[in-house]
Amino acid sequence: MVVTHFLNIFFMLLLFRSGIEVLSAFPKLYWRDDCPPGREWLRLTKKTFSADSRKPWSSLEEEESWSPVVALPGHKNLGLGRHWHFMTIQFWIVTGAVYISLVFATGYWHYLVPTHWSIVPNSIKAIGTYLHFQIPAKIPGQPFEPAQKLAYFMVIFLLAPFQIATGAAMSPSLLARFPRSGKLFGGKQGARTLHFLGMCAFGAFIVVHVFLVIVHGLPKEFAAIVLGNPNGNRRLALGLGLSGLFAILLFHVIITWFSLRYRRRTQRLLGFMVDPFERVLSRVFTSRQHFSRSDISAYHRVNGYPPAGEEYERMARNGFRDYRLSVGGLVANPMTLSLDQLRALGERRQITKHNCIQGWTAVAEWAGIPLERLMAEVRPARAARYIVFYAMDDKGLTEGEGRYGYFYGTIPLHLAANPQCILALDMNGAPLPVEHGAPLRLRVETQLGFKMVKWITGIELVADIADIGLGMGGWREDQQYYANGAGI
Ligand SMILES: Nc1nc2c(c(=O)[nH]1)N[C@H]1C(S)=C(S)[C@@H](COP(=O)(O)O)O[C@H]1N2
Ligand SMILES: [Mo]
Repeated sequence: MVVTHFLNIFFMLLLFRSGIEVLSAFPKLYWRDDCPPGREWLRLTKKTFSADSRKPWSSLEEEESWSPVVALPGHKNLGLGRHWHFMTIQFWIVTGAVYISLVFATGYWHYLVPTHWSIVPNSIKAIGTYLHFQIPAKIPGQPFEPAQKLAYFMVIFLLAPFQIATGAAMSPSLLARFPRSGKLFGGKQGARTLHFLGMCAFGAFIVVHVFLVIVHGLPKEFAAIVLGNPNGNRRLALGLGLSGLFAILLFHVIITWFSLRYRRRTQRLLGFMVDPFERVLSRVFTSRQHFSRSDISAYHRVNGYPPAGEEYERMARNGFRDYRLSVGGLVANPMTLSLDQLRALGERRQITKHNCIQGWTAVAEWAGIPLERLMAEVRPARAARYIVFYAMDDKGLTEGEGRYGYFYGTIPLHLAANPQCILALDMNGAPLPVEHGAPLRLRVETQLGFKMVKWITGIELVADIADIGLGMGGWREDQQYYANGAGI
């Protein structure tokens, strides 16, 4: 239990810092999933944007660069922050499971799990005693006083599972598969808000906990914490304890530096732990979203500026009459299709919720061709494993920040069979507006928004993603170190 307590400090600090990094990508909290700009209940940024801002903006501009002192790794590295968060959560849950098994196997649970309601009034009395600057008496025969026992119980058996549940309730794959249960915490934004408040509760607990350990008498408590024995050698305990804390601090400094200095390597290394987990989610769950018209968001954020350049503008002015989609690569029947030919392939309509990796959501109605239908026309070869979608926006021209190249994205071929995987031509009953991807964009409803390439110009079937772009599976994966699997 001494070891699990130490590991818990170690992992919790990783979760806090990486969680703060994730928050910095969209430092606003909402209760409702339409999250209109300006209607957040908490805003941790000075920048304001509104639905009727005169200058068009893209949600990436809502990102904040927070210091590596609080965020892991800091400086607008959402992709890597998520990698750290999702890697750590797996170890944290295992540590928690080991701890709880030990607690029950050793009978220690008697000290942690209240068995009588009298714990509540007794805890209130104990808190009153603290407020009189005195230390309340322990429960007879037990190591803790009542308020302490109740607090530990709530943190271990209520707050920790609550954080896991609200965390899971933000996964687009889970939300797409179980849209109804997704409402349990008030949708994605409710879960995001509650997850944040849970973090604050953890933070408050830790502050009070550490303070009281000091008040109770540091050397004795240190012996109990480090050696598992309040009467153990105090010097040894203090030495070991402080070196442990120092080791944690040092580790954080090193990984923060490493993550900022070697971003690609961090993405790959942590990817070993995180990618399989994300891929399984995407494989197992199919989208079953059927929202109603009244759920459609009045304002749908935009991420990514439309293609800059005369060619695109000319096509748009023409109502995309000259647009052609080419589909090729590892297929038996390569094709070039006009919009009319595309429309003739059939239509599917769906009202679904968009989940941007940054954290915002919006509901819209999308209509277009089932991707499955197009695949049936071109007939992928046996060797084909991924579908690549090439876009018309050159990000070097529109976004800057040192990033460059045309946007593109890939999905594993099996996702095309997903019933709500479509090439959308219409949004909310009208042809796609320019900012949302005219004339053609992808919708894969179990995935995060960055997978849904807008302004598609070509589709290619390939055996491997390693030779496309910088090889990480998409423009945002290449340039922003996002994970290629996008189920969480
Ligand atoms: N071509 C292209 N497609 C793109 C992007 C982009 O920048 N360029 N951004 C992606 C991201 S991160 C998101 S969240 C969605 C946003 O879709 P929307 O602008 O229609 O809301 O588009 C995705 N598709
Ligand atoms: Mo996004």
